[in-house]
Amino acid sequence: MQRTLVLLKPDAVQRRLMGQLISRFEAKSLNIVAMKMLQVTPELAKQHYAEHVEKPFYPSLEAFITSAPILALAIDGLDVIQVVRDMLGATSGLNAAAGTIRGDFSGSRQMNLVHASDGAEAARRELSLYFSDNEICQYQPLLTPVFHADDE
Ligand code: 3AN
Repeated sequence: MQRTLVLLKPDAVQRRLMGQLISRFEAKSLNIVAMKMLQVTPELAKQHYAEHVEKPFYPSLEAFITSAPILALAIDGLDVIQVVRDMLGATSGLNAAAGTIRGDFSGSRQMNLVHASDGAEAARRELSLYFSDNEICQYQPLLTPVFHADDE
């Protein structure tokens, strides 16, 4: 079982897509274990996008991610890091395959609606930026036996 960080970005909030996007993760049988709506500050943006801070597109990226609230989610599931990345699709909505979130809802590289951690180390780092340990809910998802076998 893995845990990943998902952000529904300002465009998802402004476009009233939060409910539809959360539904996709629930329908996939993943377990949402924390959610928080917040406004990203420039300081948090620089931490989150540390790998992009020096790039020419960073000022525009920071202006976008701080422009309105986001919804941060911690999500558990089998191979959830890769499963969620696949559900999001390619970075640009212009390239993302139909059936993915970006492929179905986004026609932009910047306004691409969602973020998800791209590996185990990124997931650990990013989860700690948005959630403290005591904000992660511990519960037994009752539908697990109908979602996957014990040995998966
Ligand atoms: P992903 O969210 O698919 O992991 P990243 O982390 O490579 O994508 O990029 C984060 C954000 O940075 C993208 N959503 C996009 O807005 C912006 N970005 C990435 N690469 C470029 C680029 N070459 N030009 C402009 N913006 C970019």
